[in-house]
Amino acid sequence: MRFETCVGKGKLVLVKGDITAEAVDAIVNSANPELTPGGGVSGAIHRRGGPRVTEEAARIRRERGRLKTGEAVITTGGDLPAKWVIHTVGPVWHGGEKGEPELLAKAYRSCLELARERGLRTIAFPSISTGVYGYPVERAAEVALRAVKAFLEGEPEPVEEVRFVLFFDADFTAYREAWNRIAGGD
Ligand code: AR6
Repeated sequence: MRFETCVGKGKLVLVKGDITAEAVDAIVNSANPELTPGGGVSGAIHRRGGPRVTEEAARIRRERGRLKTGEAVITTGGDLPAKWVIHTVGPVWHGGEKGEPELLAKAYRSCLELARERGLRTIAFPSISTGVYGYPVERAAEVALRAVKAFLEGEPEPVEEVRFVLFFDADFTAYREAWNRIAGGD
């Protein structure tokens, strides 16, 4: 399952897969505010990245305190094929009236801005907040893709490729359908 399209000066790719296998400049981790390994995609990234990722994340936590929702920090990729891991904290879903869409969009933007500041060319995202944090995937997909589209269209020199690596068929389908709605101008 794969879909690819040009957006602004960049490329948007949707694939089904395991983000820890992606050989991109940076993969994004859907982290907790403490930057500890946790479960889900975060547990997988720390496991495969090894102690260098976990130790650097712990050092950042000690130096700057807990991460606020929507913020992002960067560590080495350790043993991962990706060179870097960008850790961000998505919102917990509380029904949609607690600023969840804005916070989710902010998380994507923070990662993209960090990637651009560091001169990274390819970045891969998981579906932030749609696991343990409970954000309905259809809604999250739309917020995520709108945030990426705005970034790719609005930046004179954006990253070259933004990839979403979706773990389940249903997640891939949700992102693919959300993109159809967005690109169709709905
Ligand atoms: N590659 C790509 N996507 C994955 C992978 C993988 N290897 N593993 C899981 N997913 P979740 P959240 C998908 O729960 O909802 C952690 O414990 C998964 O199917 O990992 O943002 C943190 O420490 C789902 O679609 O993250 C936080 O406390 C998506 O990744 C909390 O969970 C996100 O699911 C963050 O919750």
